[in-house]
Amino acid sequence: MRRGGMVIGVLVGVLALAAAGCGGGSDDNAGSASAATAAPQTTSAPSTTAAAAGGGGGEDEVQLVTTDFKFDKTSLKAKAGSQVKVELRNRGKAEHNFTFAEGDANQDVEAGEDATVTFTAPAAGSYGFHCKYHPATMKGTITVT
Ligand SMILES: [Cu+2]
Repeated sequence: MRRGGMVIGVLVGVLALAAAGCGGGSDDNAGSASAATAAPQTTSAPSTTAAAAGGGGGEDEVQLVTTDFKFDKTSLKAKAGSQVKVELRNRGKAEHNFTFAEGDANQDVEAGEDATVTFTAPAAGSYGFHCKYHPATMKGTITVT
């Protein structure tokens, strides 16, 4: 009887350790995954997620249309610290992408489809964004003030 109790106790301890290890390591992945799957299209109140994110200077939305092989806008503006939601519309026949390294954004958008990605604008300055598949022709500038 006593032996059985001890074995269970050890097992519980091991499980607790495993769970703690998992939680610590995967924070980054969880963050980007939830950003990528954030509700597309709907403009209905994103209050729950916005509250969780907190801080910052509000949220801006920008629509960015991709064709083969360019963005419809090559200069975007943002306020430092604000949440910027980029609605990608791929009207081309190739898969495109929006990469903004300083904002940790890297979002693919399949041909003919839409995708949404949100990033936090960094400190004031001028930064580049691009499509990682066609960086030579598909690129632009984000001016943060
Ligand atoms: Cu592209």
